[in-house]
Formats: sequence, C-alpha cells, structure tokens
Amino acid sequence: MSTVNVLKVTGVLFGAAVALLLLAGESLGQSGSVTTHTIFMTGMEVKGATTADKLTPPSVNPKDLSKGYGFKAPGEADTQSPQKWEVASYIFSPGFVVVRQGDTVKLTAFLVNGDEHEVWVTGPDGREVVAKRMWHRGREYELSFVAEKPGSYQLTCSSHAPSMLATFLVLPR
Ligand SMILES: [Cu+2]
Repeated sequence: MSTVNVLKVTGVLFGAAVALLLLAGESLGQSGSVTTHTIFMTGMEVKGATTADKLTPPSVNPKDLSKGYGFKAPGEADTQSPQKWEVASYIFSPGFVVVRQGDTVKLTAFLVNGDEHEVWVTGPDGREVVAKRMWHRGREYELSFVAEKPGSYQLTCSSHAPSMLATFLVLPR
C-alpha cells in the first residue's frame, strides 16, 4: 500500500472513530435528563481448585490479603484428595457501574453465597449515603441513593472487605 493510500485509510479510520465518539457523546447527551437506573446485582463466591502436584499452594495465605478471599490447604479442601487445594473470592456482579450526576441508583441485590454480609454505601467524600445493614444469603434486598456528586460511590461489604465491593462511577453532568 502506498503512503498516500495508508494516509487515506488512516484518515477514514480516524473519521469513523470521531463519528463513533460523536455518536457516543450524542447518546450520553440524550441522557441529559436525570434518570433512575435499576440495577440487579448478585453477591456470590467464585472458586478455583487444583492439586499440589500441579501447582504449589501460594506462600501467602489469601485469607491474609482480604476477608473476601478463602483458602483451603491440601488435606483441608478434600480429605479424599489430599493434594487438592482451593481458593475462593466473594464478589458483587456487576462490580462496576457508570451513571450520571443527579441520577438515582436503584439497586436490587440477591445474595447467593455467604450467610452474612454487612454492607453500606459511601460517597466520593467517604461520607455514608446508605447506612450499614445486614444482607443474608437467599434474600433479595433493595437500596437506592441519588448520585449527587461526581466521583466514586462504593457499596462495601465489611464482612468480606476490602475485595467485596461495587463501584458506581458518577460522571459530571
Ligand atoms: Cu460479603
């Protein structure tokens, strides 16, 4: 391909990228009116396992890194399979949500794993916007807040901190 053609193709691609950005901006602009986002979230535990003959267990116990991590050493994970070791992590899914300043977040959460989760929501300044409450496995809960300030609002589970959290990124309007 000649230099001119490369430039042409690059120009077309750049134009397409700008058009996409404009479209994205337009669709964001159309959400200029304040809205309510209804978000369904699941609290769950993801697990992984292997055997010590395939991979040596971690030298740092994951439980020392976060209350949200689990670890069962060889012999502990499965008595029938003494080599087997297991790791786990509590998460909220989705764990990252983007909204616009002034929008209302209406969250419906369902807890699949873990009997108890002490949760609350803080604003960008660290101030509590939803008071602490206990969530239990197998129940569905609702909470809502207005994303008044741009920045990150966080749903935190203190039972499994610091890794079990969800971030609501609030873009300025
Ligand atoms: Cu939790």
